[in-house]
Amino acid sequence: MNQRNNPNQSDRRLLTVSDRDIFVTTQKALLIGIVLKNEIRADKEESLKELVNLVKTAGSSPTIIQTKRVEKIDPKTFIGKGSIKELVDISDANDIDVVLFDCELTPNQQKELRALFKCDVVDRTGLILDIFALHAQSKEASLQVELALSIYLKPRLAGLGKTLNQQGGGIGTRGPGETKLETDNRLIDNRINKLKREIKKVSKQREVQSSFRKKNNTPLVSIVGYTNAGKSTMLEKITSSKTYVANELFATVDSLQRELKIDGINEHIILSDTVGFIQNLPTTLIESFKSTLTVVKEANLLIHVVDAASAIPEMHINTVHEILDQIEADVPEILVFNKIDRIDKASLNYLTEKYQDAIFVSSTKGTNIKKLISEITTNVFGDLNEVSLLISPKDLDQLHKYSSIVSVKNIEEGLEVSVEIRNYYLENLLQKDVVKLLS
Ligand SMILES: Nc1nc2c(ncn2[C@@H]2O[C@H](COP(=O)(O)OP(=O)(O)OP(=O)(O)O)[C@@H](O)[C@H]2O)c(=O)[nH]1
Ligand SMILES: [Mg+2]
Repeated sequence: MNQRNNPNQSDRRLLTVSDRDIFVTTQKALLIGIVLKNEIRADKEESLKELVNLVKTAGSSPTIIQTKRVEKIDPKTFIGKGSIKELVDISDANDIDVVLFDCELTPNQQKELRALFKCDVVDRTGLILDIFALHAQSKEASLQVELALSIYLKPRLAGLGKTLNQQGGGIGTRGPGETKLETDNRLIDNRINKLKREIKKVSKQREVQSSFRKKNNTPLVSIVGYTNAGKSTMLEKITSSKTYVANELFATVDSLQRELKIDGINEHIILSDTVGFIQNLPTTLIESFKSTLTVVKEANLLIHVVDAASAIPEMHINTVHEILDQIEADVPEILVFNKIDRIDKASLNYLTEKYQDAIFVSSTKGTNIKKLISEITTNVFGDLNEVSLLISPKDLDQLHKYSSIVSVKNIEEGLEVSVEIRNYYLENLLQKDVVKLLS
């Protein structure tokens, strides 16, 4: 059972990794923010706030928050012995179930820290993987999350074995849905290979859809952006449909597609929602989600949604661009600031001044959504051209579907047709050699 369907989700959650599935009350978490040498404490505040939200989304309660300055990373315990002792005392005194580090720990550091704290120790990567496991709904997303978790857990199993089998195993140790994660080191490689094969099989379906879309010249527009920016809400508003929206990080981990009918144009656009991005998104996740992210790479246009009310929109924009680079998505984008109902005039002026080509909308209130749709249409379909084309008589029906035919004349090589046609369709038909440009 997924946590979303659990009626008592406020204070109980299902552990899927222990021998028996059991309900446990919310874990008490100790959060440790890290400020490295050359880093400024204030800059790390946002990262820590994000960690608090991640912990809440994972179903734990951030009981105590501590920030530690780390001058030199200790290879054994990440932070120095003195600080660790202080934190262990805090953990003991407050009956902490899980300690969360806002950084990436090596498998050995995690093992060492688990022994010192005598409870679960999870890093940022483990936490993000855990939320993906909670939210994966489709078969494809579940397989991809399990693959990422298995790759992450493999070198950590030596230090985890016991915890995984204890009743108290939690964040970072559960698989998607009802899945039991493979915890036997000898079997995990087999499982990883099997998962890869299964993902390949499932993604065949996506390839079929994709080739069908291309055959029909249907444009694909993908909505990308930082987690919680309002991507699903925007998709819902643009297409007047229902999707899963929540004030949670990574509410969407599946990619969902909807049709957008445009007035005055015969054909529709496919709009695709995607998984949200975050700072330091684990590379195993990006790797594992490659097939889901093909909707981003194959898109004709990206709608890059930014939360206008965020304290650090620039960082969010940069993070999204970095991840797009990482997956080698080279697609034009429209920058869209969402949630403008949540900011004051001065902040809106600042953003409009700084991002002059962006569109400013409120998906919940519907402000400027029409403008956004018209911008998408112009960007995708381009201008209306009046051109003269050469075409074989058998393809006339196809041309008719994508243009308004003004006149047809028989000539030696075939038909000479004058049409009014959008750039997008003209380019597609030229590329497929269905038509030749005469003038
Ligand atoms: N005030 C306000 N809230 C919004 C707006 N758009 C979305 N939200 C809220 O922001 C939260 C996140 O919205 P989602 O649509 O789930 O965001 P998302 O980008 O799909 O998030 P993930 O799938 O988790 O990456 C929800 O609580 C929405 O109701 C808006 O224009 N104004
Ligand atoms: Mg979403």
